[in-house]
Amino acid sequence: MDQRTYIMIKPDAVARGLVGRILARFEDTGLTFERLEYGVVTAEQAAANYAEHEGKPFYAGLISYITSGPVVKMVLSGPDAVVVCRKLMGATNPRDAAPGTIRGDFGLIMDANIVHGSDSPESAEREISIFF
Ligand code: IDP
Ligand code: MG
Repeated sequence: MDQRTYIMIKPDAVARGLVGRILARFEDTGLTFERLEYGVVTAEQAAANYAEHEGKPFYAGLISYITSGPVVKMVLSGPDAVVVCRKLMGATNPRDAAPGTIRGDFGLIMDANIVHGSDSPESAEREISIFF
């Protein structure tokens, strides 16, 4: 089923110069780039995006990390876009992410996760409205 997903290359990955290689992996899926934008996440956007994690021990660090530097925001669309991108990204903890996935290949620590992707079509629409 055609759907949209919100993807964000996080500050650590931008700072490390990984944008081109990560974008190439999303391009390789064949999904359509509806939006692609470089920018800084505001505190308000960060809080809205991560509302589900408010109160958790890592919440403050997550907010300060995602607002710490420029990110690359995108909207991809196509068949099963959400699950296709989640599989490409790999498990949340890079230690558990399989080789060949973005997190498995480029990530080291969960606190500085290098990419965000919506976890459902409903989350995707909510997140897209926050960032675009
Ligand atoms: P996801 O990014 O795979 O959807 P979520 O559970 O939504 O994973 O968590 C959002 C982000 O919060 C993760 O990408 C990661 O950076 C961070 N995070 C999640 N759980 C932990 C944790 O237990 N310790 C530290 N950071 C965490
Ligand atoms: Mg999530």
